[in-house]
Amino acid sequence: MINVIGLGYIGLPTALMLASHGVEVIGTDYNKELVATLNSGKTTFKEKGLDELFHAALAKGIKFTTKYQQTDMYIVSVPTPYDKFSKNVDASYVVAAVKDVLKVCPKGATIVVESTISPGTIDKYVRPIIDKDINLAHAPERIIPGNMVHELIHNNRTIGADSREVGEKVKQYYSTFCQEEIVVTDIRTAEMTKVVENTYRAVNIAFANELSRICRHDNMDVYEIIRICNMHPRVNILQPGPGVGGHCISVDPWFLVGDYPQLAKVIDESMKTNDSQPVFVLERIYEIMKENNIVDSQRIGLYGITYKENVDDVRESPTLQLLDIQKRHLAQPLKTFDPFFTDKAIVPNQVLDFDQFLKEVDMVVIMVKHDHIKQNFDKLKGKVVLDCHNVCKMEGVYHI
Ligand code: SAJ
Repeated sequence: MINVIGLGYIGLPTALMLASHGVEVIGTDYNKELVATLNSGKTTFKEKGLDELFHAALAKGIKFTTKYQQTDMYIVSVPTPYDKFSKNVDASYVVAAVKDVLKVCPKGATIVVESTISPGTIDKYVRPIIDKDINLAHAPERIIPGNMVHELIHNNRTIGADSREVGEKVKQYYSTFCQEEIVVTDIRTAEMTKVVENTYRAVNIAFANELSRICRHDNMDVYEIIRICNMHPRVNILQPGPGVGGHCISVDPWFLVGDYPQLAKVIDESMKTNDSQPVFVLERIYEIMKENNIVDSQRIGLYGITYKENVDDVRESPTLQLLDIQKRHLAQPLKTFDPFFTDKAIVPNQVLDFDQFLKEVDMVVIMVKHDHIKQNFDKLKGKVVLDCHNVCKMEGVYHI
């Protein structure tokens, strides 16, 4: 039996995947409400294919509880926030979860940490609290929100362990559902690979964002330039956008900057570039307002609040970053609309109905390329449009 600790964005799909492939699974989370929701037969967030997977796992007998179980295999997938000031990883949730597991687990049990951690976290924070003979492993998750269920099955993965034997044992569990290659390595390497993968993407996006600024400065078409460059067999530049959000690419690379401030220079600059992209968007909005004689900022609407398309996750979202910058200048927040996110407690100035939103604004800034907006481009006719993702092919659309 596996006890999965932490039933969030990663823990829940992982637990469901194991259960639906015949492993006996009990999911534990200290959030009583979350456990009650799952026990009432509902999932806790929207994700393609998650509800079907949930029902398949329920049929195989998965259970959810707030209690830690006595078993020989644990997967810990709790959050690892980072300290915004020091940029260091905050491993306190991982440490607390492992401590709770140690209270109940038998000798010889294996604790697999899935949470993203900076290289050295297990040695620095987890090993020192181990007070009995157990095995540690690290199996960093790699799935992309929006395509999690598919990627759980079809992504290669990495397992770090102290010995081949433990690594192979953990691998057996993951092999029940993962159809691709599972590499077994040591813990430190596994920790580093995860952070490096996200850093690679962050640096590449920063490069694209920097190109967008260079091209804007001299009125060149960044999208056409990237498209042509990417036809070179060894060039693969990502796309510029209004900023980088999510709990991974906008966070993990900071771990390296925090741990190696004198060495991680390219990474540091890249992260700063991505983090300042919402300011660049604000400047573009201001320029376009002037060009179109729009004086009332309340006639500007941001389309999209989530950190990327077709998900309901708003963690570190560029739209929230932009609204936060406005707030710091005591400016009235721009109007917003998002078909996936309607929590007025977090974003007060949002309009919940799309047609109403369009009535209230003269200019629409496409911050997120949800399928919903792609299906509604015709409704943008007559509006000034700033498209931060180059998805709207209408005449006269502005770009970043
Ligand atoms: N973005 C751009 N330009 C692009 C691609 C993305 O500006 O060309 C922006 C997105 O709009 C978004 C942010 O970057 O705001 C991040 O989105 P994403 O789709 O690139 O990645 P995440 O954060 O949803 O998921 C990433 C994935 N990592 C990699 O692709 C290396 C995923 O596989 C990881 O599991 C996940 O981080 C994680 O949990 O670490």
